[in-house]
Amino acid sequence: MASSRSLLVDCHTHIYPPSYMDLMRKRTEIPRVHTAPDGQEKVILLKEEAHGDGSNSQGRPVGPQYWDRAEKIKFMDTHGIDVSIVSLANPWLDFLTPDEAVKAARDLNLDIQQYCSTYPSEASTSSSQFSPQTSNRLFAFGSLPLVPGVETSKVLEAIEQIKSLSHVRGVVMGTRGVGKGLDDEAMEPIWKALADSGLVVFVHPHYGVEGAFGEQDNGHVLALALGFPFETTIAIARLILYGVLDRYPTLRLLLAHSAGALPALSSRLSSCVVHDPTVKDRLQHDFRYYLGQMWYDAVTYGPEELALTERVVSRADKYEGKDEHLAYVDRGVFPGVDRIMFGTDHPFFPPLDGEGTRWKSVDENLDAIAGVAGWSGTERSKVMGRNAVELFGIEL
Ligand code: 5CU
Repeated sequence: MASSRSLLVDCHTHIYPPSYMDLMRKRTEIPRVHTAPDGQEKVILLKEEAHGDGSNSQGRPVGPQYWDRAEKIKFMDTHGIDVSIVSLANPWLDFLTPDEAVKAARDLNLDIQQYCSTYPSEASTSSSQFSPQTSNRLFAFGSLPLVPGVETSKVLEAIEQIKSLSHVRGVVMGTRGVGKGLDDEAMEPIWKALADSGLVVFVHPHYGVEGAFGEQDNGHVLALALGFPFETTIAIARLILYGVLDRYPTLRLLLAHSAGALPALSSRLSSCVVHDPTVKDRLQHDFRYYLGQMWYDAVTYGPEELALTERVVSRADKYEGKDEHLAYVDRGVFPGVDRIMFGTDHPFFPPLDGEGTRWKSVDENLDAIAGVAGWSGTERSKVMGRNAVELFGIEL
């Protein structure tokens, strides 16, 4: 169906399927879901959410927006989102034993395939005014049993399962790999299988970074705004420094929150690499080259921050030996734009006052795309949806 409106694809949107909620409800330690005295179910994911008065009213409200497909579609319709690529939210399967994680991944992958492939059904009526540009509105990232002690063969089996599921186009993973990070030798066969599979690997934080200091209670602002993106920054810097992208150049990594501070620090990283005897001869390219080999969500909440990601990724061409790179901005060409994709982070960051139907967190990310200096309508429509259609092979 032709439309003058840009197609909008959300590549960063989460769910907790009912079977995952049951796993979390059984737990007494963080991460867990509990019922507060007022009857509201709450999820506690981070230790920062559990301090304070020590009462059992702590945590964030968790409700059908986390598992009910009708709620996801309602949110999509409200914000004009044509397609969502849903992923299990943190902390994935990290708290399970290897056997539990293998079973949970298998079941969750079937659940998420069903969630996507059976929409729209005859029962899915909507009173929405929104006319999506496609009826194929839901795709997914699958889950892998990435926990310490898991047999590699079980992870490879999960990758094979995911490849067989029509609506699952990638995998979501945290930054710990099978326990020791993304620069762990034990991850090598997994990176190889993922690179060979063509699946998109969505790398997302959960743990933050050690060494926080200071006295004041800031809710979980610092954990989410700084800890999360720095965790991604460090994990991906380590992955690059370990040569993963040299060995597996076809690996398709999509980085949450526009890779955190990695774009802003990539030249400093490059300089530190060439001045360090341990690392200076390790990589095949300048550190900055690798930023042009990955993909980024556009969850930055500001046009200047989004422009920074784009300019740094555009510049990566320079390290592929393309001398004309400096002329890009003058010529109004932004090659980095092809690697950036809209995301919402739903159902996280709902409006606190519950008022209004549109979410500020979503509108800020849409405004950021609309506000990047120099981008034409073509660039904006790539970031809003066209890049995702291409990367995930979405059939419209
Ligand atoms: O910012 C985010 O992506 C998130 C997320 O995914 N999970 C969470 O607990 N808070 C924020």
